Amino acid sequence: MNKTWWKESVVYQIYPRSFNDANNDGIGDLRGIIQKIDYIKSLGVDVIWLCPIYQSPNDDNGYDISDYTAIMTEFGTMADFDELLDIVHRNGLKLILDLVLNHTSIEHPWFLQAKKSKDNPYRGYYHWRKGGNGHPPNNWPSFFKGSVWEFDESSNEYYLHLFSKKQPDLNWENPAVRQEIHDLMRFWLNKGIDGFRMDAIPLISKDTNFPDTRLQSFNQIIDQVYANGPRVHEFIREIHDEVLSDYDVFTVGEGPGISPEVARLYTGMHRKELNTVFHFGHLFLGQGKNGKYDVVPWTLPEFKNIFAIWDKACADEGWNSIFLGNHDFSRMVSRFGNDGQFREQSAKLLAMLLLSMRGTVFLYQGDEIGMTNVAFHSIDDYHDIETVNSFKEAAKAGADLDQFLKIVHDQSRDNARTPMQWDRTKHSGFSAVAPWINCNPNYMEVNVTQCEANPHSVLNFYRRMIKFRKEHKTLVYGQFNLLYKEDPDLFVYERFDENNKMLVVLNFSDKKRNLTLPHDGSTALKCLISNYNREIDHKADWLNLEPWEANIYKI
Ligand code: ISL
Ligand code: CA
Repeated sequence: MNKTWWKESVVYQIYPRSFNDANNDGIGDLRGIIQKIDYIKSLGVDVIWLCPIYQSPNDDNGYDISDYTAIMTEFGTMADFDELLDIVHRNGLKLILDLVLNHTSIEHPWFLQAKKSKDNPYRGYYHWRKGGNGHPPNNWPSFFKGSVWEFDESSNEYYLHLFSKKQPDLNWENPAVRQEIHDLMRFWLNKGIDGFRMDAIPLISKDTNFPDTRLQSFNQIIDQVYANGPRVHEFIREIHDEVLSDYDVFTVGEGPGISPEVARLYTGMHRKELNTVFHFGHLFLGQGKNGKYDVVPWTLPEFKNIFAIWDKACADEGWNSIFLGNHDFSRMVSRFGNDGQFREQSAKLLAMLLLSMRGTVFLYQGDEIGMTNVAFHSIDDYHDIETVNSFKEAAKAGADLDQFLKIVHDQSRDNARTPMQWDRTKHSGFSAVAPWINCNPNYMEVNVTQCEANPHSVLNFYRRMIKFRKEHKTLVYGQFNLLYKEDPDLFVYERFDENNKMLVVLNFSDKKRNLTLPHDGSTALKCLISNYNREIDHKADWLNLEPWEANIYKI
């Protein structure tokens, strides 16, 4: 197994709009991040990933880019960016940017040109097709509801958009598009950034015959129609050869539809594509066939099995990434823990899971203090385009909207986009004025200042656990072995290499549980780290566990 810095890194994901507002206009910004650099460094993380900071009309909060080489006006200036990069490097940290290459904004000059006429040189930067008799060219559904085709009256043709109609898909078949992409990547790499998170990357290559699909389930359509198109590996390999091979940088591919088998193709060392990809198996758990707003029950054994399958997939080929939440999903403690009575214990348990698996670790802002989902009373308080469009569609279909709002409370991407909770002052210390999205009212109890004052806080546990991972490379590179696969409450596994063996025991339940150990009780188990501050070594062949107790033992 090759050892490299990015395998050992813990990445801290920042959603700049909601992190810290330095100029008090209600929107987080780059200078806000600069102000918090000491805080970020204090976590012990290695890399900062910024969600998109480029010029954008913000139909999808920066994931609709109108200028790839300019900074979003609300976030600051290029001088602010240069200063941020410099400060990050001076603090021994690295910075990666989020690159959205599947689509642009409709306000990007390429699209403005393309729309002008059928023979405009930029027309072929996007996918245009004729419809039939008032029907779009095919029956594909968009991620954000409705058809993937939007009609353009002046040319009597439709353009493709897998996401919102303000996010037209780029035509990667066109070599000029790929050349532009290589150039803009070089622009940022030459500034000295340390890599990219590449948005929706499995979707960039399409079957350009655009056949109708007979599949009914949206998640199946992603897996079988949208993701991993015919030329996707060729395009990514080309990025590697033309651009990335000249720099020592890290790449992580994002996007749904990547199976464990396909992950090996994207991340295999000899394939020269990406360093790692995110897998969504555990985050799509609980989604029915129609996606996020179609909620179905799930069990801990299914959850554990996903981790086991993915660890195995990348054990000898490629490299995993480990994350439990991001800006597109609910808060990890609300989703996988208990955000009520056991919020702190379960947030720490999840920290232990996150930081004791094999792969590059990604930690999302606010999770380190145990921030939770929010439940706004009115749909008008939600801003996310996916939430708003899903609500509109439910209204059109005559659904029970009170019931739907409850699903929004659990599923909305805005759960993870409420302002970072710094302290107890008005607007949670995020801004002096009302923020672009309301704060979670629980900021009075859940905030950084509170955590700093308590040595046993969630935040301080994260710091300890990150340090612990750094000191025990077995957790980064060692093998993974899942035990008690069918136990409905306990997630238990071993991590080991030639020199060390550790046992991780996580009680994912509100109940006390006991566990008969697979090991000989005559040798003492040394507890190395615990969310219940267990200090004693354990000499028996059983363990008694408190609700949401999480321990790592040396064996
Ligand atoms: O969040 C999802 C569904 O609810 C995912 O399927 C998500 O849409 C998908 O992983 C792609 O996400 C990325 O690209 C989107 C953007 O809206 C997301 O914020 C981004 O993470 C389009 O650029
Ligand atoms: Ca601001």
